[in-house]
Amino acid sequence: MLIRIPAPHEPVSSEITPRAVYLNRRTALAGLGLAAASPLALAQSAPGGGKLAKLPGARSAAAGAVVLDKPTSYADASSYNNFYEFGTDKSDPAARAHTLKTRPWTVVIEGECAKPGRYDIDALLKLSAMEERIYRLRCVEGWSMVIPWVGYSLSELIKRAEPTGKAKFVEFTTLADRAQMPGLRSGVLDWPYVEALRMDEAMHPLALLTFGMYGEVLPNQNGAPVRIVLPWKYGFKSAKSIVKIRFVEKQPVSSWEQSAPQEYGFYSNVNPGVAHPRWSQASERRIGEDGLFAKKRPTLMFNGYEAQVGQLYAGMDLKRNF
Ligand SMILES: Nc1nc2c(c(=O)[nH]1)N[C@H]1C(S)=C(S)[C@@H](COP(=O)(O)O)O[C@H]1N2
Ligand SMILES: [Mo]
Repeated sequence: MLIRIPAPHEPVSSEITPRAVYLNRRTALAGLGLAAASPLALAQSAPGGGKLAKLPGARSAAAGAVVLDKPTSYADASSYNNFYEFGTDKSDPAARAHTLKTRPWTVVIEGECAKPGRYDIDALLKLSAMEERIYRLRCVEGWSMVIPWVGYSLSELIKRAEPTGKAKFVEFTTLADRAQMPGLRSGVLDWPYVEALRMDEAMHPLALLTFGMYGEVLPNQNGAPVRIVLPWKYGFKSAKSIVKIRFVEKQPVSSWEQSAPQEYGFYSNVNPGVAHPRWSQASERRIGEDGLFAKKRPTLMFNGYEAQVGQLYAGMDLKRNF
């Protein structure tokens, strides 16, 4: 398959602020005596639930870090979840994840690196400055959301571990504790939940080590106390409640690949041109827009992040490497 790889600086259409909107903002800002530093500075913030600890982040300046789509409501983002460790219904994680204990929490760094170690979650929180990123999240099942995450680039942590020349992949392991996670009694997946990235994917500035959303710490059902978020990949690559990060030479087998290799590949980049064997991936339903007359949205190549991540896959056959 031929895909068009734009130059890295070329913005995707969804990120171009219409000129009229931009000019209106400038006028409004001028009236307030404020500088119009960036049209993104005014991108909509969305309120959290108000019950969890605040975790603010400065609006990220990374290319593609803030989409202008209207954020999904906090109520939807925290009640319609996939977190199979708590059950397979969308409502299970919100109903059952209160049993997850997020303190004390340790993240182990190991494998091919000069500085392996263990980070207490509260030390990990302070490792780098918190940023707010408004990302689209596209689930392989055909729905999507827009979520203001809070965290910092995964690359900040990886750099500190000093991976060796043998480190070609990074593997993420999620907590698997039967006492806290009732879903582990089911055999839907081989526990623990494992995901992995190629090193250059993990080092991409958009790969976010995530601690919060909507200006607050993550609700348990969204992967507290720490998860990754990879906006250009199907949602299942964004492993929740991570306890181990391991640098390895050989390409790991992720839990979903293991369970159904013909359906879930290692890369799992959002790709409207490659159907899942059982359904099309050409369009999606945006959660919160599901009224009777709501139109489905076309799914974008790399979930709309092609300008930022396309180069990572230049020359690869994305039908074979799905
Ligand atoms: N540990 C773990 N991480 C997981 C999952 C899971 O079942 N277990 N589900 C994935 C899937 S399929 C999606 S779509 C996203 C959903 O994240 P959200 O509930 O925060 O929107 O989490 C991903 N991370
Ligand atoms: Mo998903």
